[in-house]
Amino acid sequence: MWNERIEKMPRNELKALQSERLIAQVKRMYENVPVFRARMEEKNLTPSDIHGVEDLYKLPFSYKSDLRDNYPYGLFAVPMSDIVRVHASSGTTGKQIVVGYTENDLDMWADCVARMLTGIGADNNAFVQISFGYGLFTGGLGAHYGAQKIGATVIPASTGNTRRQIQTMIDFGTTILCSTPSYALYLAEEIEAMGVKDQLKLKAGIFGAEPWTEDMRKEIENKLNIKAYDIYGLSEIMGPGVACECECQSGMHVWEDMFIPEIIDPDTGEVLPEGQSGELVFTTLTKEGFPLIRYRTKDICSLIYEPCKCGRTHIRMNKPSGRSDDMMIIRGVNVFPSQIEEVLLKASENSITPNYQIIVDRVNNTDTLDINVEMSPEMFAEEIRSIEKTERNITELLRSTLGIGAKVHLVNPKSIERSEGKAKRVIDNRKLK
Ligand code: DLL
Repeated sequence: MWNERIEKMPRNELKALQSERLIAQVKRMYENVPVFRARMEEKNLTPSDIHGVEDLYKLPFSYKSDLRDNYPYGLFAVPMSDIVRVHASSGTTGKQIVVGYTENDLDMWADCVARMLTGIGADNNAFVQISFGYGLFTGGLGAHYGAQKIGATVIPASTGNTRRQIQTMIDFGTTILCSTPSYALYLAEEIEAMGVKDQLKLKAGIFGAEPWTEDMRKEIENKLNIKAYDIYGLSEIMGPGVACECECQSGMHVWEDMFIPEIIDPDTGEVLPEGQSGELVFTTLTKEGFPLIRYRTKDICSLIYEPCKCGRTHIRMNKPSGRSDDMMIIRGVNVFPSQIEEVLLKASENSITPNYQIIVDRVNNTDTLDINVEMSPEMFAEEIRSIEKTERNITELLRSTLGIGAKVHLVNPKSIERSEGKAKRVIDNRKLK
């Protein structure tokens, strides 16, 4: 175990540690984050009203919109001179949100990932291939520093160039793969096509950043002949490693010395009884650069309070079953219908109308994105070649905006069903059990 004292800390001690850290964090935020202070004042609260975790429910929620409204650095709790790294993620309007880390924050983050890696049996003999994207996305660098911390040999492959990824795995002797589960399946298909499965040394995979099912786990495990583990996280709270599976593969331990999870009713905001499914909310306890209190993740899941067979005392979260907002995660990339709409509107040039439908599916375990958009009557009168050209132009524009490929189909005028209420723009055929 990476940090046995913490990972196996008795629950009463863990609670005392959380209380102590919560009190300190509320005070620090009250003094340094004007938005938080104002929210506290609205509720007639001061830091002296918070005596421990039992008072958590009194504190105000925070939302993704807070990050957008205070973009880029308005919620940071330390001077920028103490921030040593920023990461970013896309938001509902397509505008990105920014998060910042101090040196200590990065150290804590690496610690979370190190706990996971050692929890699944990795040590300094491991060869960890990081096939999450590097860059503003937290996946690549987040996993990277955790693997480095345990002394493993890090292979910073990032995403893309699939055949070369596979050659790298063979030549460098990769034993642990980190990627999105859908990319793992794509890699598995290519490995099969190349006929090189017996040349791999892979033992385990760490997969996350998008929802995936138990069936998908079985499929990855069979195809790659490995153990597949789930890792959860979000940029706002830290990145990958907020919660991680251990060797038992039965829920992800939330590192409670650093984060307090709550499950609330997304409509009323009430904390739900233990074990019930609802919206996951996080409070950070140790983060300096960008701390958050009661952050509404919009992820829907439940918490497991029974002790885990591995001996870790930190509670576990079940796989999130979906999100309470409309964000779609397609091949690991966050996509909002509003972003697609924006592109369509920008691309229109009188050739298409704003009537469209987004169809998401999963074919051979890979997400597909099809967009049907009605052509204008003028376009309908054009030759097929010019229709195809418009389709290609929009596809290109979508790729550069969303970062993933989509199939655009110009369909006949008035062929998409109209609605009198809210239009159903998205048809998501992926069945997540
Ligand atoms: O996806 C961080 C991450 C990177 C996690 C690599 C795991 C591995 P964001 O881009 O901010 O951060 O997206 C966060 O992705 O609120 C969930 O909806 C979803 N998500 C992340 N991990 C999982 C998972 C990264 N294991 C959003 N299962 C979160 C289901 C997940 N959904």
